[in-house]
Amino acid sequence: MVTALELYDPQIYELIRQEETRQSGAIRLIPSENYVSKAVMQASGSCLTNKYSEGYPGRRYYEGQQVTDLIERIAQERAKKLFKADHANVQPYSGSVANLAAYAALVNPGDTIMGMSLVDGGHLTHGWTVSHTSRFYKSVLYPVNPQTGRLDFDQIEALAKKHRPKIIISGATAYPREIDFEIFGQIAKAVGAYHVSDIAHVAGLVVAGIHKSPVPYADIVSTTTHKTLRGPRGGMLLCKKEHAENVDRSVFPGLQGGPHMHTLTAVAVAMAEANTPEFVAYAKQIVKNARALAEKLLEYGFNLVTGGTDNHLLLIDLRNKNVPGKKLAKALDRARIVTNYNTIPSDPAPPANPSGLRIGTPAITTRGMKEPEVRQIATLINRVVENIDDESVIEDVAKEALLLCSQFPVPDHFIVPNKNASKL
Ligand code: DSN
Repeated sequence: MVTALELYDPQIYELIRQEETRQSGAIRLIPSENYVSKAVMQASGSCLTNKYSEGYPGRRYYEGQQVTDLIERIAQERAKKLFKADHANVQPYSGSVANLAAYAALVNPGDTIMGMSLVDGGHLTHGWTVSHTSRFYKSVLYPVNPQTGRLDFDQIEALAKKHRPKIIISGATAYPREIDFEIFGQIAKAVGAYHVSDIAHVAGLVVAGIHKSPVPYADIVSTTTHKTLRGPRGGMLLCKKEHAENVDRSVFPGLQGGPHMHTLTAVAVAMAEANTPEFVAYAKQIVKNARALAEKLLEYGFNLVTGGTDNHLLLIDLRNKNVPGKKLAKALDRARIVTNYNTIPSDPAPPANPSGLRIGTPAITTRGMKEPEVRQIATLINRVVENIDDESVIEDVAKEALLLCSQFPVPDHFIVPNKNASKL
């Protein structure tokens, strides 16, 4: 069938087709990426993209909200139920905006916030130097323990007592272990700080009950809606009742204009999917796959930050392999294995050419790959590392990777249609 896009803009149509081919013909190991279901994709590409809905259900600044009000209410209710939260704001455009909205809901510009250092596994918006969050707020950064690669709560507490931040941020983007959100909550309480928890990476593991939820221990929980949660690219805030009004005002009109209703609609669909036993099984398999990948890489003599993983990602310290992260990531990409180069804690090399590689299992798990395939992937990675300058080996690995991809096609419908979705 010839589509409207193909007819009107063959150039862009062709590029989308190429990207589809790339995504299905590569082993995608970037831990923040995934494949959404056809249902999510359909909602995301729907007529909701045509609608402006500034405001909130029942109190908008534009008319014609008969349907959008219903959709946003469904999304709010699904989010509250899924995360067991008092209040949900489903409008943030992304995790970065959601984080800024959370800070602005709680404290004033110039106040001190304290988050995990980017080079140790935090996020730009946790107060990293080049992020505006470090201009709008005084920023204190906590590292991980350089020996263990793990969070050091004694040090975090000492820093909190010294700097008395108004907000302490828990959560990470390149930390392979479960985070104890309860301790973060206790430290924040002890110094009179708010606790904002950013679970963008592990939200899917949290809703599946694999990692402990920060919702009881945080004033505001921020998340993206893609990554392990497997929705469209968006953001969300969950909070206690007492912060609900401030959070809503902070998102709109504080930071954003009209919500992206097509994304919000697709987020609603993704949350229905996440509230199923199939999703729980999927999330468990993500972690099993990450552990199997870690074990096999350790057998090949790779050094893993913290020695392994509790979640969906691994951080490889490549120094003993004498291959820089960027060079390896590029060679792997040619071998149809897509990763990202990353700093390791206390990295002696600069972030633009760091000593680490970050890999994760959400996307390959969606394709149905399990432990045997994951071990095969570890072997392919090792072959590339050992033959980093030999393009013929890299070509052979690419062929094997493509074969593996063809055995695990991107599924059309990986969640059984949920007849009860409207009641969720
Ligand atoms: N950029 C995301 C990641 O890849 O982890 C975090 O926002």
